[in-house]
Amino acid sequence: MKFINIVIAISFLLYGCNSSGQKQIQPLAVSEKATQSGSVIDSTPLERVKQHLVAPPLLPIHDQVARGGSKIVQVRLVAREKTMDIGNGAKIQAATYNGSIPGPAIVVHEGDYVELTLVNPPVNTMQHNIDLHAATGALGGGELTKVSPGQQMVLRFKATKPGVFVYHCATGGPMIPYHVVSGMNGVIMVLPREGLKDAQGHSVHYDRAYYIGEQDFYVPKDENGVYRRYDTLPDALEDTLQVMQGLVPSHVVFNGAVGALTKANHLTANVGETVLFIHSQANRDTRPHLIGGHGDLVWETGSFSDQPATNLETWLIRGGSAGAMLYQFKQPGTYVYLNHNLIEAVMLGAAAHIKVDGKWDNDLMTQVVKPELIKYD
Ligand SMILES: [Cu+2]
Repeated sequence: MKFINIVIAISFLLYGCNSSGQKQIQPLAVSEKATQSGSVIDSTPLERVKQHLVAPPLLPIHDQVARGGSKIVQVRLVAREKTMDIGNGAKIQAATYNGSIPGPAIVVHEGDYVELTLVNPPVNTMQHNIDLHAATGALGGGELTKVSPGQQMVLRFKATKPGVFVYHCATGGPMIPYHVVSGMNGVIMVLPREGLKDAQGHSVHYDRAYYIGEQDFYVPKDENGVYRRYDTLPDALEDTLQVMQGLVPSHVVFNGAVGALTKANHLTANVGETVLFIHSQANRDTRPHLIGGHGDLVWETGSFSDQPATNLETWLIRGGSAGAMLYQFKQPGTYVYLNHNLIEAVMLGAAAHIKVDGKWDNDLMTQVVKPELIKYD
């Protein structure tokens, strides 16, 4: 009898229900046993680790090959509504996760559990949530994560599919695209436990990884062609929805602003290094290209269960997805990584610079004769 009571008590702890009957806490693959003496033994608890999220283009510190068994990876995302300068004379009322566009990359391994705390501070004006394309059920978590200003919640989901996946806000109706094109999207990378593999199935290791989040903005203009400014996210809603319906973005940028990753803000690498580029676009198709290099290995659809394509010139990231590309730099110099819709890259902002140090290889490229006057015979 005593044993049954303990089982009921444990069940309540594991499956506590909220008012709608939705299970708040899911059972984990941990062994929690009631003994005849009445004590509860947690014999094989999953290790809990806190992941310190960082602003893109950087990724959090992570292992490429998983160490040990599945873990519970705890992350914290805070919805931040803030004014952001997105370049070309426009300042918007952005909606963000943790204050950056895109939101931070989360990195776990297949079989890990992500335990995500979503916070909506009281200073905010709108409800927010998160739909994680890596998660299974309840609209990717969107149904369970709606938080009004002043609230927070915790969602736990199992990362069952290896790959790179978009996450984004999706509270309902026009708020879904509005929050996404106001900046509320990011990426999660679910690595295979044994790490990445090339097309032949050999393990590959990257020396650096960068996260590039491509973002389309739809900023209204006044009658003089000057970008309008608004005090709050709700203030900008009506005018912005009108521009959005035209499907012509005012900005297409990498990492939140024109020039966020160019010139002094360039990325870096060295000759011989292998670099992983994660590229997400939550709303719109894009076609990344590395000028002067190639996509050695490209997981175009983002799935690490599929063999990577090799030696691509340009690849497609479908709107609402993320992809990954791995390249070993072979020459020094400045590379341009861009959306090869060159109008969007050059005129709207979708470009990044990578400054690569090292020794030039004349065999790969040589300027045989410098520009000079034409010689006529
Ligand atoms: Cu939102």
